Amino acid sequence: MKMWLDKKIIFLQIICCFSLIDISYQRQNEYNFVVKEANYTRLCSTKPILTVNGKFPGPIIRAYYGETVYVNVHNKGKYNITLHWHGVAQPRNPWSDGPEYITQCPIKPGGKFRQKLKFSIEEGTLWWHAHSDWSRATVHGPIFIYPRKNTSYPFPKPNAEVPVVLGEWWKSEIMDVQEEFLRTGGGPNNSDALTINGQPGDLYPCSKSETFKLNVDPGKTYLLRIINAAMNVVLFFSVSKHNLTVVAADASYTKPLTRDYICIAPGQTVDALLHANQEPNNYYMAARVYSSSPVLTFDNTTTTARLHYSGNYTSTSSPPLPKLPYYNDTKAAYNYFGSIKGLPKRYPYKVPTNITTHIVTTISLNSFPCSEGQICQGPNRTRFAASMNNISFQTPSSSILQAYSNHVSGVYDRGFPSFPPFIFNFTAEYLPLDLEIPRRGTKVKVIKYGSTVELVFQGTRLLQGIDHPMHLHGTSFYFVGHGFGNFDEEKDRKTYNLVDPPFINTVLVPINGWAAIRYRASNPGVWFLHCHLERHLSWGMETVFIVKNGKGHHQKILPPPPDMPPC
Ligand SMILES: *[C@@H]1O[C@H](CO)[C@@H](O)[C@H](O)[C@H]1NC(C)=O
Ligand SMILES: *[C@@H]1O[C@H](CO)[C@@H](O)[C@H](O)[C@H]1NC(C)=O
Ligand SMILES: *[C@@H]1O[C@H](CO)[C@@H](O)[C@H](O)[C@H]1NC(C)=O
Ligand SMILES: *[C@@H]1O[C@H](CO)[C@@H](O)[C@H](O)[C@H]1NC(C)=O
Ligand SMILES: *[C@@H]1O[C@H](CO)[C@@H](O)[C@H](O)[C@H]1NC(C)=O
Ligand SMILES: *[C@@H]1O[C@H](CO)[C@@H](O)[C@H](O)[C@H]1NC(C)=O
Ligand SMILES: *[C@@H]1O[C@H](CO)[C@@H](O)[C@H](O)[C@H]1NC(C)=O
Ligand SMILES: *[C@@H]1O[C@H](CO)[C@@H](O)[C@H](O)[C@H]1NC(C)=O
Ligand SMILES: *[C@@H]1O[C@H](CO)[C@@H](O)[C@H](O)[C@H]1NC(C)=O
Ligand SMILES: *[C@@H]1O[C@H](CO)[C@@H](O)[C@H](O)[C@H]1NC(C)=O
Ligand SMILES: *[C@@H]1O[C@H](CO)[C@@H](O)[C@H](O)[C@H]1NC(C)=O
Ligand SMILES: *[C@@H]1O[C@H](CO)[C@@H](O)[C@H](O)[C@H]1NC(C)=O
Ligand SMILES: [Cu+2]
Repeated sequence: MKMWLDKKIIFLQIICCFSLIDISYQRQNEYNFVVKEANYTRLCSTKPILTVNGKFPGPIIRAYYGETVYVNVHNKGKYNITLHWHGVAQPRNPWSDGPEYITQCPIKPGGKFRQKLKFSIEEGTLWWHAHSDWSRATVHGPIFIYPRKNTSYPFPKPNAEVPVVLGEWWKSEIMDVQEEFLRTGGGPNNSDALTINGQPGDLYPCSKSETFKLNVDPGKTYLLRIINAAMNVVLFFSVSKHNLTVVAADASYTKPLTRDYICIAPGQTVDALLHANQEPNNYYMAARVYSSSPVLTFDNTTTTARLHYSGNYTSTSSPPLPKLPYYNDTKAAYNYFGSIKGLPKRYPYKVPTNITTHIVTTISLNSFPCSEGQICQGPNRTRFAASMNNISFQTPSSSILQAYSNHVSGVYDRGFPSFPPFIFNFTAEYLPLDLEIPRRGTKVKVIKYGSTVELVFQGTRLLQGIDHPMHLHGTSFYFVGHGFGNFDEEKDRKTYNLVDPPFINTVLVPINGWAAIRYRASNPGVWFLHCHLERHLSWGMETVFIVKNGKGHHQKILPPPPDMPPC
């Protein structure tokens, strides 16, 4: 009886969160996403959260390589909302991309928007999330993209596939957390828990029975589709006594890389094989923060889930936690990132060597001085800000894509600089305070169709150095190099990996360092470029790249759908 009960609970729990999947799935080209509130209990209390279809994390979208899928979004919540399909290039179709006031006006409460997801070169795992205010904390879910019919994975077919969605949970209502830090000018409250598939795990109060549990059979192989959906934290993830073999990153295959931990930044995804090749038992999988800054506080809790072998054995009552790198282990983080190699035979095009467009941009934390009537809980009684090339991005109140395509002026301007407007020792220990205050603007960069772009992100030590996960919409890019200190064109270009770099959509730029990416700008549209730490996005660490139409018929932005939400 007891056993039966346990099984039933496990069964229900799987239904509640995700079904564990085999590879053949019910083909579905159309999804209905109802954005609405649902009550969820975590950390001993119940509160309403915004969800899609009442689920947290939200439903999985499944598609084959190259397919087109439609999502009918219906906003039954009380907030404006937009949905973004993270890492889906959306060729010629920025209209469905989603970032609020960049490619669309929000879907208002009661409103609907039918979004088209055109999959092209992506294969592996991506995810979708809200791209308005901070609602993505609970409004997000996985996207599984299977190989084209009659083709296969570049690795042995796994016995099952499992979503592993990493997130953050606040006891307070997330909109209050956002409202409070924007009003006060200080940093946002840290989350109260990290989560795996929506569950904090049994190291937190009231979380024992709900902990996510992955049941495995000895000898079988499982494909973990890992997503960092956290708002503000980079994470280390590991499974006790088991290795992970990374086979894809950001829906692009990689050379197999076997490690006992991974590091994953907000926005990134990792496909990793887990071989159930250990003594049958109960094991923990766990995630906790990677945070390099000596001054920032962070949620230093550990989220866990269980790996449970089938069979008849006496399980250890308290299985060991996996060894995770220490919070500030920058070496562990970049040793891992630097080891990921792409799979050239699966590249969509060769790594560009003939660069036509060079862009270098600083990414900085900043402060604005306190004006009268403001609350200023930022450093030294200022208000926090952030910038790229010293411009703190001001989000307009109508869509940049609409303005661009209808030739409406006054919404944005074209002055985003291709190089830092002022050259200083970006990573020097002490920097003059007057460099700290950025300009405000809504400046975009216009790029010719077909350009080959090299973009270097240069972290600075203004205010404080920290790692930034920079994410580009509309295309993935080759991550060709990274390093610490100031980017040195002469010296550092020679260290680039132009042979087998990973092809990704979000790159973690090292603390007080730089990262270089290259790609071909062949997707016309209005594409957001931003830090995927939500607090930095809120403070202005973003810009927009507009890729112009090409001359050919198939090189132009498609017409907008008839139901674009109005402002
Ligand atoms: C959540 O629970 C509260 C208190 O029981 C209830 O008033 C509210 O209607 C519930 N909300 C939803 C969306 O179910
Ligand atoms: C896939 O392979 C099967 C059997 O070899 C064949 O009948 C079918 O036409 C193929 N489908 C495609 C889309 O190539
Ligand atoms: C943020 O944290 C502070 C200090 O713990 C607390 O007083 C405040 O209510 C919190 N704000 C929100 C929105 O949770
Ligand atoms: C993990 O991988 C390392 C290096 O490949 C290997 O030495 C070790 O035995 C593996 N551990 C397990 C549990 O498979
Ligand atoms: C986490 O932070 C709390 C509060 O600052 C501190 O007491 C605790 O020692 C920290 N735990 C770890 C593991 O660093
Ligand atoms: C499990 O193993 C124990 C000890 O070997 C045995 O007594 C028991 O009958 C087994 N249970 C099942 C369901 O096989
Ligand atoms: C990491 O943190 C520990 C403990 O706070 C400290 O002793 C160490 O110097 C830090 N390491 C780095 C690289 O900052
Ligand atoms: C590089 O690209 C430019 C512009 O497309 C072209 O004019 C030039 O010939 C190319 N150079 C090489 C070496 O391919
Ligand atoms: C705080 O501001 C004052 C006045 O502008 C300045 O002299 C001081 O150096 C600042 N301190 C820090 C830590 O930024
Ligand atoms: C820049 O600052 C760093 C860190 O303080 C220092 O090591 C380096 O020598 C400085 N570079 C120059 C060119 O001054
Ligand atoms: C940014 O621009 C402001 C206003 O022009 C200037 O005061 C500040 O020094 C600049 N900072 C940097 C890092 O360029
Ligand atoms: C919702 O969106 C509309 C259209 O852009 C805007 O006018 C309104 O101010 C927004 N509401 C909130 C609460 O942001
Ligand atoms: Cu950032």
